[in-house]
Amino acid sequence: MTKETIGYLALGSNQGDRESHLENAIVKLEEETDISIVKASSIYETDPVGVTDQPAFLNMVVKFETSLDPVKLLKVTQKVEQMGGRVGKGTWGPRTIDLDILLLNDENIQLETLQVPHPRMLERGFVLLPLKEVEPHLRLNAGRSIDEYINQLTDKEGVRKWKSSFGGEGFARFES
Ligand code: PH2
Ligand code: MG
Ligand code: MG
Repeated sequence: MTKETIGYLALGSNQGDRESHLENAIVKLEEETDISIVKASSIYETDPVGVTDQPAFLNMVVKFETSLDPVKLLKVTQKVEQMGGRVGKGTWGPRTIDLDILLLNDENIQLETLQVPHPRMLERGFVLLPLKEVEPHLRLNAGRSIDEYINQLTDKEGVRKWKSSFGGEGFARFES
């Protein structure tokens, strides 16, 4: 099947075995026949944004291809969050695994349940720095480069590269 939509997904965890939660989510996404992971960023350890009185997050971004429409894709990400034992304490609180759809081609989606581009992604170092790693020449919003947005960030020092990739295997596992 052709997977004509290219998208980017942000992953985050700040509870329990954070790295395993990220890795398990990627494995589950790869198991979906309608989704292929193309590339994964390094893992970053990041100071919590919003509610700051909570543990540090591990965050990363993956690039994927899919044949699913946006709402079906959202359902899959929610299913993967639930399989990852997601326990949410509200929107901003600690979570075992959070999957946020960032971009889907150049679609603009404004549903109650799904907004694409992700409405807060441009202000978040924990999203933009890993996103730049998987797509260094990405253009956002009226064609502005991702670097322009990164230069404006005030929380860059709160985003530290933590591990280059899962188990030192690089992206090889996604390249078949
Ligand atoms: N997610 C949030 C709120 N704050 N902070 C960091 N560093 N990383 C996150 O993934 C994150 C956050 C809500 O989803
Ligand atoms: Mg989130
Ligand atoms: Mg979320």
